[in-house]
Amino acid sequence: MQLATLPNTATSAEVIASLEHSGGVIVSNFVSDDTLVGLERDLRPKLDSLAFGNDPYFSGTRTRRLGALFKHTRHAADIARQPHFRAAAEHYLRVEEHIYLGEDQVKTVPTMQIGVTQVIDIYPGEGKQPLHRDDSVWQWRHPHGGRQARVQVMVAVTDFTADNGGTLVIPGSHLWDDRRPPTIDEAVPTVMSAGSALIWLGGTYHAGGENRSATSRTGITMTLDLGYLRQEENHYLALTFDEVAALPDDIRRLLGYQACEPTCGWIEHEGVMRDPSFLFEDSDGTAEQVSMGTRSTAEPVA
Ligand SMILES: O=C(O)CCC(=O)C(=O)O
Ligand SMILES: [Fe+2]
Repeated sequence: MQLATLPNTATSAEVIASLEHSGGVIVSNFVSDDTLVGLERDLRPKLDSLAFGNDPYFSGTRTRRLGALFKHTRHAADIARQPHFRAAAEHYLRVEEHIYLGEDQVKTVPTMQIGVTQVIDIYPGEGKQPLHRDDSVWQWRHPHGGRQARVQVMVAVTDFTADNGGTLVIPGSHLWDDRRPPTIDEAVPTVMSAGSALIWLGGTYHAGGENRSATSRTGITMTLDLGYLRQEENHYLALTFDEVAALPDDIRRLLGYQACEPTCGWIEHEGVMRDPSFLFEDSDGTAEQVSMGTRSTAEPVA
């Protein structure tokens, strides 16, 4: 099985159908040329100032990794807002569940939030990572009722090839249980040009590939995760409060400054458990009270 490549004119339904089938899909021209140039310009100097990692087992010793991308570039928002990524994340994460409050059965729909933001720059001489599922950060089990915890992108800043470390993916592995080990024979490299992106699921086995070429392979990864799980990257500590306050409202919420239904992530204010969005001066002041029973979608199941 190979990964499909869809044009950026594909519908969200086509992207989701590909993810359902293979657990990963490439979208060509995922970001605009302006975004690609802006990302490169804003991130490259900082990235190049970093030392290589020092983790021979997983994150590499010939790889540079830069996080907290919303601190460094406004273009990170273009990735978080990209329509195919958002639609896929909405589909897999914003799944309605029903809970009892006494004898009333109410529905809840979780928010989603940004987990990891990272530039991954794999240099010649780096070996391949072990194949893994990124939802292992939460000990996620499979098939977990078919539920996914994460939808992820890898945006190609340089071209991705079979030789330069283009992300290895095992198509179809999002459907595997936890007893089946991933083997390299089943993995295919992500081949795509700069500006395109791989979208894949938290349950899909993948790995950074070996770089046998003469130049580095630069990718930007970002995840949208279930809003009630702990974020893998700690944005509350990586960005100062003032840096967060300067971001657009939708991005602040995605970075975790928003409660998730039914009651995860509130902050007490004058005796009331509130959604944290009221903390920002430009908020409209209507930050909801967080309650098992009064959230907007927490209504009786018909
Ligand atoms: O760099 C890549 O292509 C994938 C990296 C990855 O999967 C990871 O670090 O978890
Ligand atoms: Fe990974």
